[in-house]
Amino acid sequence: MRNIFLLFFAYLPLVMCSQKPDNLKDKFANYFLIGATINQEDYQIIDKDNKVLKIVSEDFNSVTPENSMKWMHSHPEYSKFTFSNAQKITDFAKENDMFLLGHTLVWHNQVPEYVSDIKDKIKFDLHIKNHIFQLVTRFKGKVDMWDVVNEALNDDGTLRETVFLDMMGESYIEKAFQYANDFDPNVELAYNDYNLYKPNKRAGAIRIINSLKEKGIRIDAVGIQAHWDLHFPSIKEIEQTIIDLAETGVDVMITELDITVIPNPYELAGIAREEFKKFEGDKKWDPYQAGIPDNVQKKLTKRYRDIFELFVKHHDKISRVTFWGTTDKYTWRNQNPINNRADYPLLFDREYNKKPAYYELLDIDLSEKN
Ligand code: 9MR
Repeated sequence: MRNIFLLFFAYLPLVMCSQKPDNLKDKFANYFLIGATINQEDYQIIDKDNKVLKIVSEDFNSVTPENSMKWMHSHPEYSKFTFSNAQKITDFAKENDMFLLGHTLVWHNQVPEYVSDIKDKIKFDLHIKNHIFQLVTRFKGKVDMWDVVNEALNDDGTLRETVFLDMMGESYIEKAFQYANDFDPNVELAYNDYNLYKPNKRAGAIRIINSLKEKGIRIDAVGIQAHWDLHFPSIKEIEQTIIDLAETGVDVMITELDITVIPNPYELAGIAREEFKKFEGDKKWDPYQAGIPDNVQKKLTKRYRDIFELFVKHHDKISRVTFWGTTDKYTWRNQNPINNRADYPLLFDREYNKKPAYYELLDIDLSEKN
């Protein structure tokens, strides 16, 4: 009897090793970090929605505050900083031993009005420096990587007209990276953008990375946002994007992955964003209020498999894959660009259940890819 007992324990590690991982972070542990966001706008912070936090801690080993560290939330007035929500997410990340991404230091969106009212160029530069100083030092040793500059490019690869470009010229990008490095030489520094599958925009990102490197300014990683749909970009385009960006020598990350399944009103060329409001409640633009049809669910599941098979193929270049959310209940897609739609871009449904796409990812065969 005793021998049987001993045998059982001797083989236990083997039995355990051959068990299939039942969560995303273990599944891809040898490949890349797997991340999700926590979104203060939907109150998914500590003590507000524990179901989301449970998902994040069970399945993910990296977390991004979806809004809490952005300028309007962290620095709402000229001399006022508010860090309580960002701090809660930081504590949660540390308690769960997760990689924490600071999102984001310099972005034209979600910047309070007062920033555009600073008309003196020297004062403006000092204000940006102080903003970066406050955030970077406040979260020193806790944030593992900062998205230093977010979405600086137009789709044609030129620099986007922003208050930062206007007041500081093109060097605002270098300055932001330099300030972040000066205030925390140990935190990783990233540039993050969307539509990098478009060759001109990608060339713009590569230009930014190379120019920082040539000037001796540290940049460690580039983020491909990945707000994609069921068909675009193609796997080939995504692959080329990963390969081209990796050639610069920095880590490539997939930072904001979600796959929309509902029609995209941008197809209505020439119609201004503000006018999308008139499409609210229009079934043409919001076809799945009653639920996602089976055939669409199948397409989403396959799309996620195809994308992850590609990520696994290029895992030597990819350090992290982060989903922009956890459950379909809270995705920004439901409100953007038309309010109150029902989209299904993530791996957990509105009742917090794992979707077929989730199980499909667990099912990917990694045996030959190790
Ligand atoms: O998901 C975020 C949403 O809750 C905010 O209302 C929105 C404000 O612009 O920002 C969303 O996150 C964006 C991210 O910070 C940068 N890339 C695009 C994301 C989706 O818009």
